[in-house]
Amino acid sequence: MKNNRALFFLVGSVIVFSLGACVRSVEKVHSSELRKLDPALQGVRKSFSNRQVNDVTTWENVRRPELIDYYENYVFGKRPAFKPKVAYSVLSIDTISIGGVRMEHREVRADYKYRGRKMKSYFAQFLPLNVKDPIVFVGLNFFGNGTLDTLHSLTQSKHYVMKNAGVKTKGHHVAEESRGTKAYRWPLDLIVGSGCGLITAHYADFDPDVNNGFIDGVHGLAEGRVHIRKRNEWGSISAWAWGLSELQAYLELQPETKNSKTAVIGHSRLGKAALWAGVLDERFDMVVSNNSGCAGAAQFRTMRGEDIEKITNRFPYWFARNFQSFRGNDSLLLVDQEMLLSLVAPRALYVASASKDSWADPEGEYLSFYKSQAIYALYDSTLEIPYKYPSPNESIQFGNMAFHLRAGEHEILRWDWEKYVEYAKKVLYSPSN
Ligand code: GTR
Repeated sequence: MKNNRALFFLVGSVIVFSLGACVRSVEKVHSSELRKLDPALQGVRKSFSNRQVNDVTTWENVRRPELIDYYENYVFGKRPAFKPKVAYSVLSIDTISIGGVRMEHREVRADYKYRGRKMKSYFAQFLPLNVKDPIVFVGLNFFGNGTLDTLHSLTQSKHYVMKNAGVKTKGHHVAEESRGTKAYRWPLDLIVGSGCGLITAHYADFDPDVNNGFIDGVHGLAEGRVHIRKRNEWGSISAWAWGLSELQAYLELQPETKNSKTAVIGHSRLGKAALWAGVLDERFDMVVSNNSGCAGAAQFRTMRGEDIEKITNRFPYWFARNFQSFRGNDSLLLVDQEMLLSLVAPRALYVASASKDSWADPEGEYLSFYKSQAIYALYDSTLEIPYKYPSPNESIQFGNMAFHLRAGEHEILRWDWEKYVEYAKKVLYSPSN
């Protein structure tokens, strides 16, 4: 019996793997209607059926839904409609002090159940004291909550992480010495000291960042271990975006934050996830992309830095299988990333690049930002962003759109957070705050 089961899993895995490996040629990947379109002639203000988008109604009823559908089918993949049961347990709740700033810190375990399968995630939340409905930043972290601070109430992740000397990882896991090593990415004294809150979880709780056939994380929860993947089904970015919405859902259940405005934020691959979460989930009032690069804020068509071939060579599982058909043919996609950014409109959008981050193509990120004003302008006729690529350390703000170019490398630093917090308070602040 045991042997039969093993054989069944082996044969099943081979079939699933083989089906997963085949990639449809780029000529055939689009649906028959889309195949007739010339990719070079697409623009955010023209629908696939050649309708001009000159007003909010056409944008919201025609173009926006078809673009989301396109990104689901050809880029990030479609999520199944599933609703797991979730139970929250507060593991600790304390008043703590970080960098001289007192704050409420709690850790919560979310236990998910679906069709007999289980998954859990640890949420770390930091809120200012005596601030009504604080603005809350919602973001995933790369190395587990234990790396945000040396506090022992922060649970260390047991999941796979990238090897990283700075984090003092032991192989692919964090160790006791890893505690607090990523604190510089999460300046809690600044965030909470400015009257804002933060909720975060380890991204691997929702999907470990390994190419292991979608058996774990939220894919495993929703679909089980044996699932034949269609070409347009969800990859890891979509799973992480799902996790971001789960953090938002938790905020809505607490009296302290149920009326809070929220800003979804992410760096690099998690910046791609933050953008996709912000597009799908309109409960996020602001979306922050920090150095999100290829398949995030950067243009595909500039052909600088990372491209579809490079990203899918290393990370095919981040995307829908259909996306691999565009390897070496980035300009045959019917979208470019000003369209992804436009899908956030009219909510606040903050795109941040770093001057030496050539892999993420900062100029391509600015170009997407600049071009997405075509949709923001439908909501705000005064908007007029000039095409002037900012100088290092310059930040620009126009209505609900902001951009900065930090001088330096691919990172998220206190300097970036200073700008995010200041801008969030400017655009999301309401009399009830
Ligand atoms: C790189 C990847 C980028 C970016 C980055 C990161 O290796 O090529 O797309 O996501 O990782 O997440 O740090």
